[in-house]
Amino acid sequence: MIKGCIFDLDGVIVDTAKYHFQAWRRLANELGFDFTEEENEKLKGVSRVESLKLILSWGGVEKSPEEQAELAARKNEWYVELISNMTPEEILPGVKEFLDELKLEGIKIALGSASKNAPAILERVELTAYFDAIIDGTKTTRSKPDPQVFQLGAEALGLQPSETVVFEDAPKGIDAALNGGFWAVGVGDPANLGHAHLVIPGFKDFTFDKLIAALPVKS
Ligand code: B16
Ligand code: MG
Repeated sequence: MIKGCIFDLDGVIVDTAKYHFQAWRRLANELGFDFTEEENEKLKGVSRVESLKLILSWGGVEKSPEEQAELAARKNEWYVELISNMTPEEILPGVKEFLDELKLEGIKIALGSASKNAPAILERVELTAYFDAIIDGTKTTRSKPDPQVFQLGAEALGLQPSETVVFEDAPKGIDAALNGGFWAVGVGDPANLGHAHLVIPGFKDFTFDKLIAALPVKS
C-alpha cells in the first residue's frame, strides 16, 4: 500500500534549472568560456560542487579546492538573488492540485532534493506547509544515485521504501530511488527516464488514482 510520496524539487515542483543555468553561465563567462543549455541538462540533480567540477572540465579550466569553494559561493549568491524573486505562479502545472489530493487521501509528503536552497524555494512558492519532512542538500552526505536523500525522507515519514513513491526528473534520481527499493516515477521524457516504474510528462491531469492504477502495488 502506498502511504507516502517524496518529491524532487528542481524539475518536478518548479523549474529552477533555468536559474541555475543563468548563474552558472555568468560564472563560466567570467572565467572566459560558455556552455550550452544541452550541457546544462547534465547538471540536473547534481550537487553544487559536482556541477562546478563538470563545468570547469567543459571549459578546460583547473582550479584549486579553495578557488572552487569561492566560485561555488559566488554562483550561489547570484542564484539566491534569482530565486528570491520567485512566486507561486512558478509552481509547475498540476503540482498543487496533486499535493491537495494527496493531503485528502492522507498520504504523507516529503521533499528529497540535492539543493541546499530547497527550503527557501518552497517558502517563496508558498508550498512549505504541504511537507511533512524536508530533506535537502544540507542533510545528505552522499549524492544521487545514492538513495540516501530518499531514505532519510522515508525515515522522517516513518515509512518503508516499498510504501513510498519517488517523483524525479533526473535519470540519476530515478537510479537513486530504484537503488533504495522505492517506487520511481519519472517526470519528463521517457527517453531518459525509461528505467522508472512509470513516466509522466508532468502533473497536469495526473491523479492519485492514476498513480495507483499504474503501479503493480496492492492498495
Ligand atoms: P544548490 P534537485 C538540484 O536540485 C538541481 O537539479 C541541481 O542543478 C543543483 O546543482 C542542485 O540541486 C544543488 O543545488 O546549489 O541550490 O544547493 O533536482 O535535487 O531538487
Ligand atoms: Mg530535479
